[in-house]
Amino acid sequence: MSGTYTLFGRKGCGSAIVAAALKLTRLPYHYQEVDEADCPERERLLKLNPLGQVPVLLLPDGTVMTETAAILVLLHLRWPLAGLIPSSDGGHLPVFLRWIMVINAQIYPSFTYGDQPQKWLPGVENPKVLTDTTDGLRKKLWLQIEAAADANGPWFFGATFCALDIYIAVMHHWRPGPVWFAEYAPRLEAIAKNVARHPRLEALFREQFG
Ligand SMILES: N[C@@H](CCC(=O)N[C@@H](CS)C(=O)NCC(=O)O)C(=O)O
Repeated sequence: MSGTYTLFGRKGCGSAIVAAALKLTRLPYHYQEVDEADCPERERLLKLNPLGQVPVLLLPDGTVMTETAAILVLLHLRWPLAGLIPSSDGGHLPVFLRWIMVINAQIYPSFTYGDQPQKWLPGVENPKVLTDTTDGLRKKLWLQIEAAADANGPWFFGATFCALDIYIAVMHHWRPGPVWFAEYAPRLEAIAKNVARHPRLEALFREQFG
């Protein structure tokens, strides 16, 4: 499908995952940075996604997409050569589907609730307990993903690159952060470094996390 995509995002956020995926495809896109503070871009974002979350991808035909994993599936279907999702021929696909869902359904929401605990526990004396418990859950999940990753790299599936590597590279910058990953999840830390050195992604990662 021809036409330009518009990605609404915020520096260092999950929009970097979609931006990386777009860079690996040949799909043309325009990036719109959206501040958390009130501004015309935020007004526009809220019209597209009332939750105010990024990423939002506006397709050339005007369709609005939210949900990082759903966006990646679409990009894969439109540009399979980028290899975002493993082929169904080998054994990687079921493993990919499992961990991508764990990241989206368990790890990503742990930030939604843990980042702004007072929003979800109004009137509670110590809402930060929600941050602590969700941070704990997230570490447990990353350790499972670490154990499932190929021990020799360079990617989660050894020689085969896929979108899981992009998720790991972006999210390892988030709590518990790179120092924790280096100590407790060295395979994931190595994947993150390799993605950030990828010739097509290097500039993006420098701009987002440098
Ligand atoms: N389920 C969404 C989660 C998106 C999300 O939580 N994005 C964060 C930035 S990385 C955000 O916009 N948070 C602000 C909020 O939740 O109010 C997805 O998979 O894309």
